Amino acid sequence: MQQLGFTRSSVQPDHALLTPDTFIRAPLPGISKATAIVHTAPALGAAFTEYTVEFEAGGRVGPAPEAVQRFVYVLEGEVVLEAGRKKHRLKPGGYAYVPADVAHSLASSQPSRAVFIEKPYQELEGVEPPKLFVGDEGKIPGTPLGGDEALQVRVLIPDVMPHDFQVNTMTFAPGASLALVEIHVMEHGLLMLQGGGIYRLNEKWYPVQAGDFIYMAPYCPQWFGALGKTPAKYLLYKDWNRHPL
Ligand code: UGY
Ligand code: MN
Repeated sequence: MQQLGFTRSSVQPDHALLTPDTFIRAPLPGISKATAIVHTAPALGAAFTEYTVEFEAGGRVGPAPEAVQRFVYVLEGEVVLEAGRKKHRLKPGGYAYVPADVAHSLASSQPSRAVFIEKPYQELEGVEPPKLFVGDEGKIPGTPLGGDEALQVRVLIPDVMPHDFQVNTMTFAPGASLALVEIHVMEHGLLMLQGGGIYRLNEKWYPVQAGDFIYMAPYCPQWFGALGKTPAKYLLYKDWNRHPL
């Protein structure tokens, strides 16, 4: 049992670890029979939002705010994306990218959970904005990071200039770790999907496990090592492909 008044959650100037025991559920405009846990938002210093939606049977989420693109990754159950006359069924590991200002809805006929990532789209002169697409993480081949077979990256958003953010999954075999303490201008939203390990964030080391969320501000020193007998896997957002000014 959790000790009263204690939590692993920690909110620091350049990072936050948010564990499920501290999650607060709240309604959002355009959401019915569903509730949101907002993991990060501009209120925490992020230039994007990331939240988990918990759908009841018959739950529905309307479009993103104006000029805001959306990425959805299904964790549990089944979510149907409807855009134009097309319907896309997304099961766990299924995901969708919806460009800014595209009319759509996401609905579930059974209890389901999905992560939403939203960011105002940053246009590039002479570059056509991306189109809507769906995918299945289970069908994406892994690429070893820096040649390390024990650390597989799956790229869920094509790495092309029209996209101004990336979402990847990173899967660490037990005992695998990042090869260096990374320090970079990009910020991260990270949801632990499986397993666990130790996350170094700036000068602190945190035990983390599936269900935890981490926000890393630009230049937050970061390193992860997987512990336990099963692989550790996380879903990772980062801003990408745009000039830092
Ligand atoms: O791509 C990344 O920046 C990634 N390697 N960072 C991380 O896992 N914290
Ligand atoms: Mn990083």
